[in-house]
Amino acid sequence: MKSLSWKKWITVLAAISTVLFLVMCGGNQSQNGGVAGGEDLQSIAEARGLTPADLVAAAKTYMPTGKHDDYFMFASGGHSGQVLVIGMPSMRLLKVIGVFTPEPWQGWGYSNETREIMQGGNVDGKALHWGDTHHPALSETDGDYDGQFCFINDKANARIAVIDLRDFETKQIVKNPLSLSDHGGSMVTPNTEYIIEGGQYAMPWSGKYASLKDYKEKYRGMVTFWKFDRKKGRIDESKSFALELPPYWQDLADAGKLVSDGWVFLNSFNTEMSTGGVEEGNPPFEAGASQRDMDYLHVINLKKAVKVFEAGKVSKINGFNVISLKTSVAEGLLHFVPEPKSPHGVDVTPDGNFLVISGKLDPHVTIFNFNKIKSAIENKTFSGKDDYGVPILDYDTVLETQIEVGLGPLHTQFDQNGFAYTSLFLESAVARWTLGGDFTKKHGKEGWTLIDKISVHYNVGHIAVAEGDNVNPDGKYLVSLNKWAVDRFGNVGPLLPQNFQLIDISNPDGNMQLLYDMPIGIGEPHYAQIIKADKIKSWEVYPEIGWNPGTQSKDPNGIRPGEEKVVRRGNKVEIWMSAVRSHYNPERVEVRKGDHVIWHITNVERAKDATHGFALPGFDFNLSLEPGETQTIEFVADREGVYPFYCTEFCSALHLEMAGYFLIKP
Ligand code: CUK
Ligand code: CUA
Repeated sequence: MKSLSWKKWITVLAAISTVLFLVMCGGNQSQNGGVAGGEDLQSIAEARGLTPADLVAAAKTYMPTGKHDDYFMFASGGHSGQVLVIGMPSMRLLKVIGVFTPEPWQGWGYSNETREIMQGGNVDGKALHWGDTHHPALSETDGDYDGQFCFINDKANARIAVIDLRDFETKQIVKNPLSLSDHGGSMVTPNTEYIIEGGQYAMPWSGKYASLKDYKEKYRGMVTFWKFDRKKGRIDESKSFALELPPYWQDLADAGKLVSDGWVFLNSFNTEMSTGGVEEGNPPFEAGASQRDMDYLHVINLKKAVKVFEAGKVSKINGFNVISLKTSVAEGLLHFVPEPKSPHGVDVTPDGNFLVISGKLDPHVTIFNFNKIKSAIENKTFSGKDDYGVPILDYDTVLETQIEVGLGPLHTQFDQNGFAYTSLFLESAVARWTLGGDFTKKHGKEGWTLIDKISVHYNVGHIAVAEGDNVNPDGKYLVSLNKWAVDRFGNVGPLLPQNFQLIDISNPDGNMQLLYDMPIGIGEPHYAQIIKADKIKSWEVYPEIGWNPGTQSKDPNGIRPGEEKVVRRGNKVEIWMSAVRSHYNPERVEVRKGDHVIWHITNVERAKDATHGFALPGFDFNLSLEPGETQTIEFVADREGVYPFYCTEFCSALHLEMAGYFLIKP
């Protein structure tokens, strides 16, 4: 665009400003006849140094007040342990959902109900206060996002959380009983029967201490299939099981779809089984785990594994159902495919026919053909076995092709036009290439060819295309989740935000266009999934007064106006309080030092957005009580004094008066 002459530039600008003017006059912002204050677009653009491309980008992303975004992006919040909900294309942050980390605004982790959910993720009884969220997975029906649930893994502690999208709140956290780290999670099978959680750093199989000298014998990898009960909206641990895997470091996973439905694919690295020890003169992990030219793609027959599990061919490890490696081999549940050098992402194409593997130390993506894999398994076309007896399929037999896409390929997404997009970490770019096969042919394209690239800023990890990993991609937009921002934003000190970049991919015959930079100052988000906004049917207020979001049902301690009371039994004081604009009832609560206090608060409002808070100073409590919601806090009144409690949501003109006194007398 820089090469445009001044005259042409003005012509383009004028054209755009005419279009913008017409658009604005058509909307309800046009009472003043378009741009405010008599300024015209051209002079604003000149003053701000905006190019025509900038103006187009602005027009494509600007969301006038009151208008809603077309998509919701669910992004991992990285170290924050939370999930971010972002409107697209405006890239406005709509919500940070409390998941693995307490979140005061939502009262997440302070009430009995929310604490109990968080405690589901305790490790050996120890409560954790953060997580490293990596891969959100939206629930699917027939391989398409259905907008009902979102799952996310905590890589740091091997946990999975379930978020109900009726109220965008976390309902369950499960701790993996076999491992302390996971990475190949969370992904879902096409009807959300199972949530996949693959491990990462191999662990002693006993769950206890084992010397690294005994790594090959005593350390193991795993993949867990959590059974999801959609009606209950919860994982059913008793119907879940895991597969014991060799102590390679399993990486990302993807579920098969359509033709490959019932199969699961899981990458691995460190098939060298390096155990590090740079301090003792050993090669560091980064070298030790990258020696071999090939690692193993794990091909898992999940349908068959479920039958083996249901036939009871499992052992219990830490009380959890596990199919041993021996059984997996004997029953033909697990096969390996050699995959180039330290791969990272494995992504199944929308038609389920191909698996795209990115080798982070190889400039190619490697594409395997699922039907070839299936027949190689049937015909036993093996090239050998690994140390643990797992058959290795012959590489050339199952390979479809390789495409050179650029340096450091990591993750691939798909659109509706038969294109695939691969992030290039080392090159700081996103490559667009055509998928061979029927899916692409249907869209008028042939062959496996690199088409173009767009630079991103910088060091991209995952990318997310709108509905870009389900059977029916939307395309239109791609978000590049960049690890480094370097020079993109104002200086906020040595810790820089990450950078989400919105890219327009809607034109199959033209270039990709960078539209918007969104700084993320909350952690290192890994993956995101993008769903059409109209698929989310969340509640506006809770269905009934006295609703407990933890159980998604009426709470026995929820009250209606007029039912407020304080009851003392011995040294136990129980309070049933209501909250409504702009008072609590009761407003005074007096207890004696040492009393055990159980305090139920119900927001009895039915108006949308009429949320009340409840802050109790000195006792570390804040609640968010959305219309209809009931929450309970419980504590010992261990210090005499006067504690003014108040509402932490500015709910009305008399919000500051929404307060009361909690008195603890000696
Ligand atoms: S990973 Cu982060 S860039 Cu944990 Cu999915 Cu690839
Ligand atoms: Cu209720 Cu402020």
